[in-house]
Amino acid sequence: MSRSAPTHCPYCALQCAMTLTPTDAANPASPPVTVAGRDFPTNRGGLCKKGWTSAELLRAPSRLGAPLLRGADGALHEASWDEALDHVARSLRGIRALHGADAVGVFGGGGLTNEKAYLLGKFARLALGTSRIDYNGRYCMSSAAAAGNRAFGVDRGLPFPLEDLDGAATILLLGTNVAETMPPFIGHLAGAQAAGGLVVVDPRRTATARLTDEGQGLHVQPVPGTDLALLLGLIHVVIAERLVDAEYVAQRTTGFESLRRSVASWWPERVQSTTGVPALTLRRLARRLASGEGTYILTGRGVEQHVDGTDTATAAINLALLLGLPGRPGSGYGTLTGQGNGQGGREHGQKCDQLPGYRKIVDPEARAHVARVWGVEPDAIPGPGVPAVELLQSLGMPGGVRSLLVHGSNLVVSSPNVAAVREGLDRLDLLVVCDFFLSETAALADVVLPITQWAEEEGTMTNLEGRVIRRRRAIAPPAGVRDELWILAELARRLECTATFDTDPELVFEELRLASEGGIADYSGIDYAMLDRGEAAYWPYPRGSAGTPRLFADRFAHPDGRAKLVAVTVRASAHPAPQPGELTLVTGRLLEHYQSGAQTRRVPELDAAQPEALAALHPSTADRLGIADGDDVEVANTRGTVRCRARVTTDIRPDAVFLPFHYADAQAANLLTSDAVDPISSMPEFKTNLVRVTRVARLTEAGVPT
Ligand SMILES: Nc1nc2c(c(=O)[nH]1)N[C@H]1C(S)=C(S)[C@@H](COP(=O)(O)OP(=O)(O)OC[C@H]3O[C@@H](n4cnc5c(=O)[nH]c(N)nc54)[C@H](O)[C@@H]3O)O[C@H]1N2
Ligand SMILES: Nc1nc2c(c(=O)[nH]1)N[C@H]1C(S)=C(S)[C@@H](COP(=O)(O)OP(=O)(O)OC[C@H]3O[C@@H](n4cnc5c(=O)[nH]c(N)nc54)[C@H](O)[C@@H]3O)O[C@H]1N2
Ligand code: SF4
Ligand SMILES: [Mo]
Repeated sequence: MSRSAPTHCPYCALQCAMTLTPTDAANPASPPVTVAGRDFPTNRGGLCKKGWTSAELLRAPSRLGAPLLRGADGALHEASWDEALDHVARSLRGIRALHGADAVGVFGGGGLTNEKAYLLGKFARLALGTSRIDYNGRYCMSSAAAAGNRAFGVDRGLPFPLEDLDGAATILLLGTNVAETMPPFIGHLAGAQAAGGLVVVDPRRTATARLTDEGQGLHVQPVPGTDLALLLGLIHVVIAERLVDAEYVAQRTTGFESLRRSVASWWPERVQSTTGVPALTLRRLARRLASGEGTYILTGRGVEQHVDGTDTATAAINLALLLGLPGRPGSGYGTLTGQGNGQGGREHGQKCDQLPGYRKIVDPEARAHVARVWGVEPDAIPGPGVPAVELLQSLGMPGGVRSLLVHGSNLVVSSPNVAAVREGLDRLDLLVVCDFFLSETAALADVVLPITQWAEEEGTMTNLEGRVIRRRRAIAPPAGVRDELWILAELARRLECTATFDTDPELVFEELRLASEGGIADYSGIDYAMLDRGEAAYWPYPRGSAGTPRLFADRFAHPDGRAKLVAVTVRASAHPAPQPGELTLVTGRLLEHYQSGAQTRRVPELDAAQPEALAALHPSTADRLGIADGDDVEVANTRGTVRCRARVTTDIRPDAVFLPFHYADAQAANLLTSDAVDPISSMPEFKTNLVRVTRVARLTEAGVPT
């Protein structure tokens, strides 16, 4: 194979288009393909550093080349595929016989192709017979998804193509740092930026917030965790100043009266005392948002990853609906999906309450439809399981999960309260991890199964716009690794499951089309041939239709066609204020690293740029705590302690400290995060946790304090 392959980046949901061209394999140390940006409406040829360097992982020295089995000596040893798969199947059968099918759990990922995610959900329900499947999208999109479903009756991150943003006059970015998390995205902000209408709400002065310096943009820097109050205040002003699009609200929504009553007490001065955002700023912002055509409101993890994340996202939607934005040409509301297939990953059945096509697993009609496609009786499909955090809390507990299969998550770094997760993994009878590297989670496994990487496989992904795109194979995989579809099929066979498990991604997609047909996320009109021709395919795409680039033009997805305004309110207990001596820990991302860092910490250039976690502190806070830039510090609470160096910067509020979550071991931010969850979405509280920061003596190499 020497032809170039048009494909997309292995990392985030922007899924930048790239061309991979195989190089001569003469030098085994150099990447087997070159990467070039490819023109596409989302990235317009641009890539970020992670995309440019992505090929370095294809032949990285630390890549796994054979299955690993934990031996009697406690160490991992190379094994043959038959040995490894036989061992897994035998152990699973034993656990199932002793403890029942729900003692086997599956943890999936939003980076899996649609085909893998679909087959994983089918494998769990039919080959394992378990209800215990959930995935890392629970940590990512669940609050936004719950809010979208509640308000619109459907959850598609962006209900419009990204290019629509180009014509915007005003864009409100709530808790998202796209300049670092999706760099080519900022090209689509240029219009609003030039029109003086870029507004960024973030407790940190991020690279995205700095984009507001040009023109007359606005950076709003609220107390972390107070976005709900801020949004209630904006809604209050919109109603009080008669900025509501009354005709739209009357014709296209329900629930206005109770919403109006619910925000009556959130006058701007009260909101100012809660959020720290001046009442004048709030009024100015409300007027700007209502000033005419071309307004978009977008949310990211900063407002969603909270115990009240669903309500906060709901308030953002309420604001958008009052202004008449969703479905109106040139305006809109959306949330920025995160992982490569964060959108498709939540549509085809790896969520504990779902079947393919975004169907509900408790809905008898949905069960009957999927059972027909799978060739089983509806009763053969287990009921709903439990969401990710609850699943992990049950590891090794009485009545809980005793064996876990992990596909696409480094959960011992990225889950909340990771010390407790690690204890849970230690209690398991069997941990099986499919990965291309010995991630921190894989290193704890009893069996590690090495798999193909993006440039070595075919499939589809669904980007942040709900557009289905093709992942294409540019090179052959190393001899010892296998495709995950093959692994699932081989395990299903060994578990004597009679349902079909195809290993050709196109055949799996053909089955997914049928399974999704008639569902909310209907893919039945999409096929590989049209995607290969470059046709734009946005779901819902029923057979015989032309797909749906823009949702909500005429109706919302609830039976009455209207959107629901849902009154939400602030729970005082959601974000307790820091006590004297405490700071609010804010977590998030750096440009150079992806997620748990399992991949990007292995890319020399990225690692060199950001080799360690740095705790960002405001100069006034650092001064008070006697901490100088570069000092060693401990960031601690009752759950754990992170040890790292301090970075003193005015980019953060004095009441907060920031840590990226890309690092492991003693630098894992999730040692400090709480596994309390949002009651509606089961999203954990990643973004605001209380901590204390102290300077500690640096140890010399001999372990002596300096
Ligand atoms: N470089 C890089 N890019 C990525 C990823 C990555 O790991 N690295 N991951 C991908 C994935 S899966 C995702 S989900 C997306 C996430 O993309 P983003 O949502 O942009 O990422 P975060 O950095 O998690 O959070 C965004 C901002 O929220 C702010 N924030 C924290 N607490 C609050 C709060 O209480 N209120 C408000 N208003 N803001 C707050 C943080 O300061 C941060 O700047 O990025 C995707 N792209
Ligand atoms: N404190 C804090 N914690 C967070 C967040 C935060 O903002 N703050 N953000 C959360 C969010 S939004 C997310 S999305 C999660 C993500 O966190 P994780 O779920 O840990 O995501 P990754 O680090 O991408 O881990 C993916 C793993 O699967 C492997 N992998 C990649 N592709 C495949 C594949 O196709 N198949 C298989 N089997 N393996 C594959 C990679 O090598 C890697 O080891 O972290 C969450 N955790
Ligand atoms: S922005 Fe996302 S999709 Fe684009 S190159 Fe960077 S990581 Fe890849
Ligand atoms: Mo995410």
